Amino acid sequence: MSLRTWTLLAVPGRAEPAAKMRLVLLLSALLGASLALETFVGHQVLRIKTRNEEEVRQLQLLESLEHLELDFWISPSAPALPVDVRIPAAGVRSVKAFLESQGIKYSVLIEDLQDVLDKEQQDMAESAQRERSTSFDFSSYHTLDEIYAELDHLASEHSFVEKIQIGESYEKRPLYALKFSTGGSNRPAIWLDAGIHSREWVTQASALWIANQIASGYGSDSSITSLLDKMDLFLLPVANPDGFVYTHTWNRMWRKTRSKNAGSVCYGVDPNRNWDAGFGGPGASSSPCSDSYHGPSAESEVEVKSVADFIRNHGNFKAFLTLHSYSQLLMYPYGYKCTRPDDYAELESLGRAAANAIKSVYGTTFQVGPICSTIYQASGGSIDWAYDIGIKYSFAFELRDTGRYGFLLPATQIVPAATETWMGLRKIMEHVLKKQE
Ligand code: INF
Ligand code: ZN
Repeated sequence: MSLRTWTLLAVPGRAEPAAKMRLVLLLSALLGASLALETFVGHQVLRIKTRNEEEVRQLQLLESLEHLELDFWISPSAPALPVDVRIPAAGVRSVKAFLESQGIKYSVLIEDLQDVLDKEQQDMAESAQRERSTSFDFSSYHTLDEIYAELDHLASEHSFVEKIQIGESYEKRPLYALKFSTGGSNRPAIWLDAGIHSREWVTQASALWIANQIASGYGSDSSITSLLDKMDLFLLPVANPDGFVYTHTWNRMWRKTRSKNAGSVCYGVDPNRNWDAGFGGPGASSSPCSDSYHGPSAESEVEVKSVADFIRNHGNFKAFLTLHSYSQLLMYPYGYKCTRPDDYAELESLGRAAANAIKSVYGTTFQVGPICSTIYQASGGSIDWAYDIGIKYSFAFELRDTGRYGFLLPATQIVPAATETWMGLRKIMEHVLKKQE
C-alpha cells in the first residue's frame, strides 16, 4: 500500500476537505520521517550558467564529489548549456559561496523543493478523491497500479489494443506494454517507451494520454487509421516500474533501476547507460553511487534486457522512440560518439519537421540534433542501440519544461505536454509509414 493511500485511509471521512488535506500532509510527513522517507525540506535547485570551459570543468569537479550529494538534473557539458543542480539543505550555503568565489553565475529555480513536492502530493490526493467516481484523469499523476489498471481498461475498450507482458523488473513487477494491431502477422512496427528514468513523471503520464489518443483515433483520425492499417505499434508506458514505485514511496528524485549493486551500499543502474551501444564509454559512470552508473555489463538490468530481447525477437521494428524529460529537445543518434550517423540528413530534417509540428500547438520550442552535440556525450543509450541494430528512425524526446519546474512539472501541464508531443510523434510515424509503402 502506497504511503499516499495509507495517509488517505487514516483520515476520518467526515472532516471537511481542507482540514482533511492538512491532516493527510501532516500524517504523511510524520509517517515518512519515521520510515526514513527521503524529504527535501530546504533543498534548492540552482540554474548555473557557465561562460567558458574552465567553469564547466569546475562544475564537473563538483559533480565528482559524491559526498556533497549534489543531484545534477542537467550535468555540466558545454558553456552554452545551462546546468541545473539540486543541493541538499546542508550544502546550499557552501555551494553558493563556492560559486560566488569563482564568479560563476547562478539563479535559484526552486527555493524549497519540499514545498513543490507537497503541492504535487496534494494534487494527487485530491485527484484520487475525485477519481473514484469518474473515468481515468489524464490530467493528474498516477501510481503504477492506477496506470496498469488503465492499460486493462484501454485493452478492454478496443479490439485492436492488447495488453502484453514483455518481462518483469528486478523486483518482479510486470513490464506491461500495449500492442496496437489491426491484423496481419509481424507487421513492420513502431516502438514507443516512457519512464525509463523513473522521476520523469510527465513521460509516463503523456504515454497514457497518447495511448488513449491512438486507441480512440483509429477509424476517425485518418493519420492514425492509415498507420494502424499497415503497421503495429508497441507502447511501454513505464519502462522502469521499480524506480517509478520508489519515486512514489521513498524518493521522488530517483532516476535509476533498483537493482542491488554487489559490494556497494548504493542501489540502481542508469537504464539509459546500460544498452549495448558504446557501453562503458565516455558519458557514463563506473561508480554504483552515480546517477549515470552504467552497470556491471551491457543489458545487466532486466528492464533493459527485456526490451532489447523483445525487439530482437520481433525483428521488424522500423522506429524506436523514447520519452524523457525535461529540456524540450528532440534528439537522434549518437550519444556514445560525436560523429554523425549515416542517416544524419534525413533524421535532422525529420526532427525539424516534428519540432515544427510540436510548436504548432502551443508555440513550445524543441531543439533538434544529435545527442552528443545537443546535450552531452552519453554512452549506452537506448536510441544508439536501436539505430546500430538497424532501426533507422530512432529518436529521444525531452519533454517540458526548460527548468522552471524540471521533473516536478505541475499536473496541469500533462495534457498540453502530451498533446504537443503527440503531434511530433505523429509526424515521425507518418514519415515512417510512407517509407514502408
Ligand atoms: N537525458 C540525458 C541522459 O543523461 C541525455 C540523453 C537523452 C542521453 C537520450 C541519451 C539519450 O540520459 C535524460 N533526460 O536523462 O531525462
Ligand atoms: Zn531521462
